Amino acid sequence: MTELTAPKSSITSSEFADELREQLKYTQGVTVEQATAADVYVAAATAVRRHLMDSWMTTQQDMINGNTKAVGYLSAEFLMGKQLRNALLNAGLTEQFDEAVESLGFDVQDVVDAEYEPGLGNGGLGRLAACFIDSLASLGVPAFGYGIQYKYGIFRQEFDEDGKQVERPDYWLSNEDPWGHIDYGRSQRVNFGGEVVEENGKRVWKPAWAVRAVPVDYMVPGYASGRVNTLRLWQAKSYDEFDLLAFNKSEYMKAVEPQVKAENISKILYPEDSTEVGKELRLEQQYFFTCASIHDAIRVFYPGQDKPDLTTFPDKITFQLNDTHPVIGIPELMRVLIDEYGYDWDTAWTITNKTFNYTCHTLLPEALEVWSAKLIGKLLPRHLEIIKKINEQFMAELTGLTDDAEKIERMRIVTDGKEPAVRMAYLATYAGSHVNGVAELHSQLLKDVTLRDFSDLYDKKFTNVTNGVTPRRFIKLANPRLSNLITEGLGTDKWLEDLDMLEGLVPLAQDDEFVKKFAQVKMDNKIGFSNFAKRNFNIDVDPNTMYNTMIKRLHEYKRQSLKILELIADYADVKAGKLDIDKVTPRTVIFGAKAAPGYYLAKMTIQLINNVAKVVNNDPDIKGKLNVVFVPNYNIRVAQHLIPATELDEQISQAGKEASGTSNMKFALNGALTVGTLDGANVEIRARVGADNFFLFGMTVDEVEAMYANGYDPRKYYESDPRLKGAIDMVASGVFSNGDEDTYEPLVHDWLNKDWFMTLADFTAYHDVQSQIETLYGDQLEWNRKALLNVANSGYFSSDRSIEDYLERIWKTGPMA
Ligand code: T68
Repeated sequence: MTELTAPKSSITSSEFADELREQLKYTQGVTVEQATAADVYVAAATAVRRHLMDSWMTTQQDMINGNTKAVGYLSAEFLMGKQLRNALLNAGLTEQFDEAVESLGFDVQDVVDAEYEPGLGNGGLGRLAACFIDSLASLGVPAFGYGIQYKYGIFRQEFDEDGKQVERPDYWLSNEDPWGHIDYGRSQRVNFGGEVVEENGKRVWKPAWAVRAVPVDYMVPGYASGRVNTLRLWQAKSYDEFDLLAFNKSEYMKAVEPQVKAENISKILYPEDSTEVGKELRLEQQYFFTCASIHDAIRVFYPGQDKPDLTTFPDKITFQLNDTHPVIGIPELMRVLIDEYGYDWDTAWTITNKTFNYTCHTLLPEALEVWSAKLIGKLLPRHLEIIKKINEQFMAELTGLTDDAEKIERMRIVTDGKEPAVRMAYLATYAGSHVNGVAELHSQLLKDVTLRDFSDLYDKKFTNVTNGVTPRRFIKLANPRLSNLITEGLGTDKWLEDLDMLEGLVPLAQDDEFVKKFAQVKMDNKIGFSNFAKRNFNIDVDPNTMYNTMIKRLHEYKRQSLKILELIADYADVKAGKLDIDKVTPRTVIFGAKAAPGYYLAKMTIQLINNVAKVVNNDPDIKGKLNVVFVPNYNIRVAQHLIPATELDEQISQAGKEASGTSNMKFALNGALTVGTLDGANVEIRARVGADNFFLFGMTVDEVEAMYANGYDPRKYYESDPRLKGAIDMVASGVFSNGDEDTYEPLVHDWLNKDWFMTLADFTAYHDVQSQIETLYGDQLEWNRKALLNVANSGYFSSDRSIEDYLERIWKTGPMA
C-alpha cells in the first residue's frame, strides 16, 4: 500500500498564484484582468481539486484493494455548505490561497462569497450526513456518501411586506459547480413499473420504464489524514429512447413525456421536515438513489466480475440507512441477489441482514414513513412481492418468539385491511442488523415507546450513537478567533483531530486573564456578525446587546412560539408600566428558520415574529433594549457566522420530541450558554458541561406524558399566568397586525384550545429561568467563565467520536491500513 502523508502542501503562495492564472486561462479562458471574483473562485476550486487528486485516487485504490470494510452512507440529504474553505483547509492551502488571491488583485472575501451554497437538505438530518462523511475521511475510514444531486435544493426564503414567508426556487445548478465531476461512463439503469411474470418457475420483473442514474462525484477530503473519500450524488437522465409509435403519429410532446418524467426524479428536494409526505415522486427518488448505489457498490468492489461471490458483500461494505428514506434498498438488495445473481432466498436474506443498519431520527409518529402497498406495487411490483415475503417470514418468526397475538399483529411490516401499507421503519428494524437513535434519551424512548415491541423481542439490535458535529467546519472555519485562543491555551492545534483535548481548557476557566481573552473573542465575533448582517441583509444588530439565538426548522414541537410569547410578555409589561425598561438587559433575539411550504401554523409563526420585530424594534418606549431579528434564508453560511457570535442559545423543544439537536452542540463548542429543556442531546450536554453551566427549565418527558394522560387544558395556564394572558391577548387584539384581530386567529385558537406541544404549560418556568439568565449576564466574568467551561467540556460532541461509536458498535470496521 502507498505511503500516505497528511496533505500539508509545500507549495508557495506565488506558485499557487501561477496555478490560478493557469486555470483562469485554460479552464475559464480569461486573463487575470478580465477575470471576475467568480472566475477566481472557479479557478481556485479547480486548483484545489487538482491538489487533492492523488490522495483521492490512492484512497480509492486502497479501498478496493485493501481488506478494510467500507461504509456506504445512504442519505436522501447531504447539506454540505460551501466547499472552498473546507477543501483549502484539508489540502493545507489556506494561506497560499489568501496570499495568491490578493497578489492577483482580488478581495479574498469576494472570491469566497462567489461560491453558491448548495441546499441539498432540510436541516439536521442532512447536515449530520455532511459532518459524518467529513469525519469518516478524517479518520481514514473508506466510505462513500450516496445520495441525490437535486437540481433545486431547499427553497430560498424571502419575506414579503406583511412578514410572510415566500418560497423561491433555489436553482443552484444554474451556477458553475466546479466540485462535482459527472461520470457518464459509470451510470446505472434504474427500472420502474410494469409487472412480474412467471418464467421457468421464476418470478421475472418486466419493467415499463427506466431512468439513467448518472453519478456526480464530489471529493470529501479528510483533515490531516491524507485521505479523500467520495460523495456520489446521482442525477436522473432519460435514456434516449423515443416512443417511436407516438413519434410517428407526430405526437411529439407525448413521445418525450417519459424523458421529462425521468429527469423529474432528481429535480427537487422535498422541503418537508418531520412531516409525512405521501408523494409518488418521493418514492421514485428513494428507489432511484438506493438502487443506483447498490449496483455501484457491486461494480466498485467486484470490478469486471460477471459472477461475483456476493456472499462476501457484507465484508466489503456496510450500508447505513439515514432514516427510512433509503429503506427501499432492503428489498432491492434482496431482488438483486435473487433475480440478478441467482442466490436462494435464505442466502440473500443473510447477506441483506448483515449489510444494512438503520438510524432513526425522530420520535414523531407522523414522521415515520408508511407507503401504500398499492403505490409500491405500481412502481416496484417485484419489490412489493419481496416485502410481502419478508413480512410472512417475520410473522412466522414472531410466532416462535411470543404467544402475544396482538403484539404480532401490531408489528406487521405490511398492514392488513382494505388498504395495506408498508411501514418502512419496521422493515428496516427487522431486516437490518442494528437500529440506533441519535441521543441517549432518544434511543431510550425508541426502545420504550416508538419501537417497543421490537426492542422487547430483539433487544440486541438496539443501540445509541449520540450525534456529533465536525470541529473543522464549526470551530476552525466558523470561529478562527476562538480556534487561535484554544490553540494558545492548549499549546497545540492537535485538538482539531482529538476534540477531547478541549478538556485541557478547564483549568483556564479559573484564570481571569484567559477568560477575558475569551470574552474579547466573543465580542469580536459579535461585531463580525453585526457587519455580516448589515452587509448581506441590511439588518442592524447592536453588538452591545446580548445575542440570543434560536435557529432550527420552524416546527410546533421546537416551540419558537414559546420564545416569541416570552418576548411579547416583556414588551406588554413595559407598555403597561409593570417593567422598567431601564432595568432590562439589552438583548437581540435572533431567529433563523424555514417552514415547510404547506405548514400553515409554522408559516403564521414566522409572520408573527416578523411583525413583532417591526413593532418592538421601532417603539421608542423600548429604547433599543429589546430587539428581534429574523435572518432570512437561514443556511450553513448564516450558521457559521451566527453561532460563534451567540451568547445564549435556545433549545426549548417539548421534552421527548427533539431526537437530538445538533446546533446545541455547535453552540456549546463555540461558547454559548444554553437555555433548554431535558430533551434530545441537551441532556448529555448538560451532564457534561455541568448543571451550573446550563439553564434548565420545563417539564420532563414523564411529566409531559402524565399531562397528556390526564388531559391537557392550555386555557388553565392562560388564565393563571397574567403575563402569558397579556401576551396572547396582545397578539389577538391586533397589536402585531395593524389592529386586525383576525390575522393570527388560527394561531391564538390553537394556543388556547389545543397547544399539542404544551407551550403554555412551560411558559411560567421559562420566564423564571430568564430571570436567572439576566442576573448572570450582569456578571460578565462569571458568564464567560461558564461559557468557556461549555467549550472545554463539549469535546465529546465531535462527529469524530460519533463515527468511532458507529465503527465499534455497528459497522465493525475502521481506518484503512
Ligand atoms: C433531525 N431530523 C432531528 N429530519 O429532528 C434532530 N427530512 O433532532 C436531529 O438532531 C437530526 O435529525 C440529526 O439526527 C431531521 O432533520 C429531516 O430533515 C427530514 C425529515 C423527513 C424528511 C426529510
